[in-house]
Amino acid sequence: MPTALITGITGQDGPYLAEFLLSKGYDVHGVVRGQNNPKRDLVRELLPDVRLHTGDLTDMSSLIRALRDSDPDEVYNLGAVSFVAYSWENAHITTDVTAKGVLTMLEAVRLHTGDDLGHIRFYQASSSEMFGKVQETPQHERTLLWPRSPYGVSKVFGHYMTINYRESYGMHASSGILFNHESPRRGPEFVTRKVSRAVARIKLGLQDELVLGNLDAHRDWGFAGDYVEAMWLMLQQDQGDDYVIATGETHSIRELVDVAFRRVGLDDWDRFVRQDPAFMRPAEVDHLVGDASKAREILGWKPRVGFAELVHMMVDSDLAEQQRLLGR
Ligand code: NAP
Ligand code: F7E
Repeated sequence: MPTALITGITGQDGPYLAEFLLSKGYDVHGVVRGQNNPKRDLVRELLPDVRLHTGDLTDMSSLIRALRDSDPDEVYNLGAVSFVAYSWENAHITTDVTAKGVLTMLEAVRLHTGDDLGHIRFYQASSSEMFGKVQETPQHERTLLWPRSPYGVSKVFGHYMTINYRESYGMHASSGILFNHESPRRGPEFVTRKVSRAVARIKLGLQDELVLGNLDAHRDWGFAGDYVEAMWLMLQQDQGDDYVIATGETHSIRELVDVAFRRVGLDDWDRFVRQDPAFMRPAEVDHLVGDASKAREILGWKPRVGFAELVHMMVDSDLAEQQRLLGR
């Protein structure tokens, strides 16, 4: 039975990846940080078969202990400070975790495996935010990186460090350049979930308005459940490599809002939506759309869930959750 260790097990992607790996017969381990992390119990409840280890990406000895206690064949480094807007407010913490944390994890793997570095396959969660002020469209693996936030800059560091460990030590290390992927498990601070949750609450009369920032930015949004399969496929190849994972379609925030409100029959949604400069970013990433042809050709990966289906799934899930909270 292969063994996998996942950092970021308490986030959106971690549980989807864990469920996917469990379904493939893996022994799955996860790293949880903090002395009293409330998400530890949520993960225990959702994924009783996953073994949890205490660890933090800023604390190498905790990572070495997690590696020693799990002895994995595959390491998925999903842990990060991942909210772009927050990364300007806490640029140092973002850098410590999202940038230096990758180096700490790579180095922990190297120390753990010693001369047998090929023993562990490593996945790094890189991001389309690395393309930032895009230099070509669509973006692919060789597109020049131009990050626009402390988060984006940190991901560029992790991306190149992963490549460097592959080239310096022959490590089986892959960097997945994933475009935005969403789900009902998405954190409520991200725009898709903020919208789906607000639409459900407005429909039920629990909220009057939805306050947003830039409605004109475009994103290539896919479903997180589809994207974790691509992570696994990367580690099943003979060599580590870098892959863009995306749908190839792009939509504005305005279109997202439109599809979400229409799902609950509120077609005249203008009256509920207000823009506030507080949600504008110091530097915006205006237009992302990915070219995932390399992943399609080499990994045989393609997305299954389309944009409207994804938005409907999230709105339906939030409606059900809000109704449950209301006791209906
Ligand atoms: P997420 O929901 O924000 O989850 C982030 C995870 O990182 C959480 O489990 C969090 O733990 C953990 N973490 C934060 N600080 C840590 C630290 N110091 N040590 C160890 N773990 C720490 O992110 P996601 O959406 O699942 O994304 C997974 C990864 O893919 C992230 O690296 C993200 O940057 C990257 N990515 C995401 C997308 C996307 O669209 N979702 C696209 C491209 C790349 P707590 O729960 O304790 O905070
Ligand atoms: O913003 C605009 C905002 O925060 C998307 C992370 O997973 O994907 C995610 O980063 C867009 C931006 O995601 C609001 O200005 C407008 O243009 O949902 P988001 P993100 O910044 O694209 C990448 C690939 C990652 O790697 C990251 O970890 O929506 N927007 N109004 C808003 N965004 C938010 N959050 N809130 C608003 O009110």
